[in-house]
Amino acid sequence: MAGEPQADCLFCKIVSGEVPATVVRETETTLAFRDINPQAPVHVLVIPKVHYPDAMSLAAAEPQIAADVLREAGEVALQENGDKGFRIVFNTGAGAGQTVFHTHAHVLGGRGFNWPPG
Ligand code: DGP
Repeated sequence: MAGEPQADCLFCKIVSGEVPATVVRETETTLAFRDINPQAPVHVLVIPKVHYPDAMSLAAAEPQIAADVLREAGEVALQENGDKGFRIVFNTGAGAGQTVFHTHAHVLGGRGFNWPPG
């Protein structure tokens, strides 16, 4: 069923505790943990606890939880990097570099960023 945990999903296993992660924030609907391969001094992933493969499918099915993910991304940035600015990235689809198909916001900070992005 839509939103239910998927047996083969790495991030569902992090939500259940089957796979360990360094959690920095948790709410009823979201979990934020450090990326295993950080691309910046601050690199935290914010995920919904429910399983949807990408941000668009989450927003269509559970708009309130999509908003929770965005709000938590901002809270993580504030907690980790103060008011110095941050970047939120949702890689969406394999062609854009998505490798884990459970919605996640990359929250990046602590260094400068190029525009356009690579
Ligand atoms: P993406 O390429 O946008 O799907 O990002 C997936 C991110 O997930 C990538 O930056 C690395 C991170 N990642 C992959 N496996 C693990 C893991 O087991 N633990 C943690 N904390 N992060 C992981």
